[in-house]
Amino acid sequence: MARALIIVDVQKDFCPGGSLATARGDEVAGLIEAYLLSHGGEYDTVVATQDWHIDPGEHFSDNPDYVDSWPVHCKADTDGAAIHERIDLELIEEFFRKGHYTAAYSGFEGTATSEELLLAPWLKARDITEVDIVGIATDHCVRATTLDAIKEGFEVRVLSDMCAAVDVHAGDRALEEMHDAGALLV
Ligand code: VGL
Repeated sequence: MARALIIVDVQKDFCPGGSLATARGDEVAGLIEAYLLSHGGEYDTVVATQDWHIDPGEHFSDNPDYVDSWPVHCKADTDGAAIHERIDLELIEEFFRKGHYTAAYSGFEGTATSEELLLAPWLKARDITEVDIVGIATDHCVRATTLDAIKEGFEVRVLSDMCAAVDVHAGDRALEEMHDAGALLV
């Protein structure tokens, strides 16, 4: 039995000052860094996902509806796509990037940066059976990543204080949905 921590999309564009900021983005980045320093050693691996858009079609809009279309964010190789500076990249074993040419809310659509492997087979190759999930945004990518993790057969815990929502009410509803799907909310 082995456990992974999955840090979802804690990228500058999703934090205050970014193009699609969540109110608690900076706070969550700080909480995650503190957690990595105090508890990171308890995980068999720590991975991070990144929204990494090149040309994601209608996912970007000048007139976004904030449901299916969004302001330009996390363009590949831009500062906005970088992981928040509070988080020490040395503490993360692998990065999984997603959404090059489409919308991709789930971290399980992400491919490792150092080999052509999706997140689920990468974790399973390391005998990971349990995953803890933190990150941004509770109502979008954390939700989709959590639901996929359950479908992939992992035991899933969501560390909800270390998650930031675009919309607080939608975030609360998403947490309920994740719980109903089988995630343990911690
Ligand atoms: C996200 C909205 C649009 C997220 C990504 O990371 O939760 N939200 N693209």
